[in-house]
Amino acid sequence: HANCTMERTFVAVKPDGVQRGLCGDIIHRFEKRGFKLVAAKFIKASEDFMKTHYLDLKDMPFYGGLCKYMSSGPVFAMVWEGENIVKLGRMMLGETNPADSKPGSIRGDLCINIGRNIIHGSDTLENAKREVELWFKPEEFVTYTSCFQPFLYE
Ligand code: DAT
Ligand code: MG
Repeated sequence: HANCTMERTFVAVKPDGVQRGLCGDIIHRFEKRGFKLVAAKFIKASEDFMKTHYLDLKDMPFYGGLCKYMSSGPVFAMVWEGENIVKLGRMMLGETNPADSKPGSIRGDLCINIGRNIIHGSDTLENAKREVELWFKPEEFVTYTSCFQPFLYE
């Protein structure tokens, strides 16, 4: 099938999500939706690395604390692939503030506070490309055929 809207997005379970044992739940949601995992690693990022990741937010008052927190413990970093996944992934996450996130979304189901919102997901196709390239080297991607593909896409 010619799928011109096939996209990749960067998703990471943050240190709070890892500590709370929520990696499995989060991975399960993306799997069940039908998305395809194409890269993953469990790592503790440095504060400088997180400052680069969140460079867009450098003028925000919470930038320093956010980067410190994100480098305080391991994160589970992933690249997921699927049709329209950047938009759909953000909908699965919920709003940035868990208090505004609907039940059924990851943040709406699993967390309470904006500074401990357990998961990151790229917000635009452009940022997805930048984040995927920042976190993963080309050789870290696994090429394989998902047996679900013909049943997920027309
Ligand atoms: P998102 O993670 O939904 O893309 P963002 O990119 O605007 O949100 O901000 C990155 C993270 O920074 C967010 O997940 C949690 C934290 N954050 C955002 N706004 C905040 C605020 N007002 N106070 C504290 N932390 C905040
Ligand atoms: Mg963001």
